Amino acid sequence: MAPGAFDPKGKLETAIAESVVNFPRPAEVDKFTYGTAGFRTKGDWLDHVMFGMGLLAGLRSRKLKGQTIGVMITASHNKAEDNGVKLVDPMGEMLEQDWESWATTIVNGQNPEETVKAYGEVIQKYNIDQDKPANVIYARDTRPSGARLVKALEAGLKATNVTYKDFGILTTPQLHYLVRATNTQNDKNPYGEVSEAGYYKKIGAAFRTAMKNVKATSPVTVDCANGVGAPKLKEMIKYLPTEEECGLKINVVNDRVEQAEVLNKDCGADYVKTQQKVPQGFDGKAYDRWCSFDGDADRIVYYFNEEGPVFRLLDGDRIATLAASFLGDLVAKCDFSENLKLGVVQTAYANGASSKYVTERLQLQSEFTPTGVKHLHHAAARYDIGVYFEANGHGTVLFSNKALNTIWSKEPESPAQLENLEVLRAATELINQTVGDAISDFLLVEAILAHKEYTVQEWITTYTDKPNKLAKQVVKRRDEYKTVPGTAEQKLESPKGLQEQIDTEVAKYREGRCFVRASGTEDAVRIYGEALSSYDVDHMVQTVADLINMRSGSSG
Ligand code: G16
Repeated sequence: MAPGAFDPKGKLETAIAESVVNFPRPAEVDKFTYGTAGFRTKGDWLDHVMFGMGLLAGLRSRKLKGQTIGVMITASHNKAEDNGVKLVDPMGEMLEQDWESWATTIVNGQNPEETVKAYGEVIQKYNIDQDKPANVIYARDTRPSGARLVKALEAGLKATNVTYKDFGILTTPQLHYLVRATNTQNDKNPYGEVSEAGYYKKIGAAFRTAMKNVKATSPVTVDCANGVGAPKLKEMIKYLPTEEECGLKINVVNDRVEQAEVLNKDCGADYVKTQQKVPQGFDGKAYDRWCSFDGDADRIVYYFNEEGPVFRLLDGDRIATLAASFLGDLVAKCDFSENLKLGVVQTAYANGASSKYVTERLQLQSEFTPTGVKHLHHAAARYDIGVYFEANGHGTVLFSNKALNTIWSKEPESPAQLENLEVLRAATELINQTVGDAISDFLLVEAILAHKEYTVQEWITTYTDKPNKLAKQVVKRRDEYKTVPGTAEQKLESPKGLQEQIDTEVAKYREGRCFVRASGTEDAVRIYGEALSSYDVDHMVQTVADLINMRSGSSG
């Protein structure tokens, strides 16, 4: 068929109509929406969505001349019975924003005719030739519903004649890695080998180089949220230098992947960050170094207890500042400062003290975007070296082509410069540039701590966090909470009048800052507050929660 041509009774269209009846829309859901992290809801309700994502992934590949598109089945930090799906674009980045609304359209057909109609609209809109090849790869995390949902996805792919490959159980960032590796196989500089082992080899070798001249302080303990990060980190460890070689001993805890019900339960990065406390299974002594991954291993936060015990968190802001200061130093030592522009991208959830540290102490550019990795990723891509992290521990570092060329083609001028150059080069390989990656970020942090000879106490004293709190309020209709564009989600335009009430409340506190936004991944709104004292923060956030409660008849 010609590009853009679509026949509702054509071969593929008929196959779609015949197959989608096996995956009917669940009566429980009014409308599915492709949000911050794709579709996310109860795993039992997602078969129809998976089928639609099979259709859309194939169309996206056909549109992009057969480049491979990724499909990741995961609900990340959500509870075990939830699941979700997101599409990955050819360079391992999130699905192009324009296509998100088509994802929403294609899964919301009320009957087979409407599904076929939506499919046809995408073909016409993007002038897609259905006879062209389409390639899709996919993986899932450890949730029990994943295996069933894969079948629905495959049905969508089969109906539309897409070539596909199942990579089984992986972390989300591993799938992103594989997508980019696949699409760059024939390039001068392929991203890596197209296999799970290729991921470990690339990162393991880079870590070995980064640690060549330094020794880590041992041990570090990793809480894997009882998710896919546990088996994958254990596999990664096989590719790392031994404790004798680099000083690092890695303990893996919360690794019960066979017990579905404990996934993310009282553990993992989201729990530690939002509850501001150690996870279940914590048995660290004062100042022991711990970190937590989330359920699909794309986020990481560090923490420790001071005597008391007093809990101290080293979240995404801390990782961003640590990485920016380390990379900034290396760039200077390699004489690249004139040439390479380094910037830090955060969201409004970043602690005010961290942003001040970036601009005033590190003297780097800093900017803010709305929540969602895709926003931060795009902003970071405008720098030669763009460090981006959400406070919740989701982030990475991007190196532009110019930066990579500069770094890899430089002739060192002294043995000391060679050493720094080798570490900087290793960093470009160690960091998973496709998306935030808990395993890769973990090894980056460990390498930096070893180079800076920092204990967790030294790391945390680089600046003092403003007292802060991130709370969650379950509401009946989170879609009623809309923010004013261009305010990095810090001002509500609806429900009407709520922002004025919040402003009046916040004005009562010294250096108070507080904002409310609807979560894109849970049926709740998030409330973030910051002020000069912890008492003020608690009071301010609670009062704002009460305001929401009174207005919207929240359920808890
Ligand atoms: C996803 C997104 C993140 C976002 C987080 C929470 O993470 O990828 O960018 O910060 O959800 O989003 P929200 O506040 O809208 O619920 P993950 O790790 O759950 O995929």
